[in-house]
Amino acid sequence: MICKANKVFITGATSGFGKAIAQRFDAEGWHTVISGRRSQRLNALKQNLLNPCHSIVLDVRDRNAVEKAVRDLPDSFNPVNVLVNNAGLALGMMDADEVYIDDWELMVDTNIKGLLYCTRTILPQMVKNGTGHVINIGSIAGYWPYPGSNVYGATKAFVRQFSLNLRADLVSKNIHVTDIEPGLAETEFSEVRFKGDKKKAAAIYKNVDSIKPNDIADAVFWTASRPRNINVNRIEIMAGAQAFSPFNIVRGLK
Ligand code: NDP
Ligand code: 8X3
Repeated sequence: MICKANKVFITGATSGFGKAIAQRFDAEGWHTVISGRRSQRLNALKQNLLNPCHSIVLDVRDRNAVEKAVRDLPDSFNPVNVLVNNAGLALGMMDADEVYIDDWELMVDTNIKGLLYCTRTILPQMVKNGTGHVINIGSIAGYWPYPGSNVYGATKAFVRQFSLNLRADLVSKNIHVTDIEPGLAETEFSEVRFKGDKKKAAAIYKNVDSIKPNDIADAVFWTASRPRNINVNRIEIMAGAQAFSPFNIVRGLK
């Protein structure tokens, strides 16, 4: 039986933006598919949602698991109207010549390949349904360079360009695509980036009124709820206390 309610599929719903996005769509009466690797967190979130929710323990790096998760979606959560590709991470902030190459691989596998698996797997049901919207969570790091961003920023530059290219492919199939690009936001992001070093993570947010997960959930929901005569290509959101630096000129180099 086809369910008439709007349905959203969110990756990385166990924390930060993803959790806030799930709560926001639920509060607006949408049915949610929430996913992430931490099952306890998924269960806790599910218990607090008001509307039907399907939770999936899912590592987006596992292509077979992504395909199975989509194949096994209950009929009442099919077809998905909106896919929010949110799962992602930064690892480390060292210079490119010092960084752990395993960290680079993990970011590529998650932020790029995981996003590709979810997108490619869910798109056919959207196309079949004649409508749909893919909302990718990019980053200001996909456009603005900074020291230590190296591969993290490059994965988000991929997300930015992939979003535009997706839209070029899918406009005739009535699929909308948006890249939401947040700046400094207080979530578990920095704790993950600094591999559990809470002190280092806290220092990033010290005495700064950073973006909150609900700010991004607002932007995502606003984007998803626009009338179909417009497509929001991209939104860049920085913290009120964040802006650009001057060029770095190193004197005395030969
Ligand atoms: P959090 O660390 O709080 O949340 C990250 C989420 O991604 C978690 O739910 C985590 O779930 C999930 N995730 C990570 N790896 C995987 C994986 N392999 N498979 C499935 N899920 C995974 O950080 P944010 O909420 O800040 O990050 C969300 C997105 O926003 C990311 O793409 C990040 O790059 C982006 N972003 C963050 C900014 C910030 O400053 N916070 C700014 C700009 C963009 P679990 O561990 O349970 O699998
Ligand atoms: C996260 C924002 O500036 O820490 O994508 O890279 S930043």
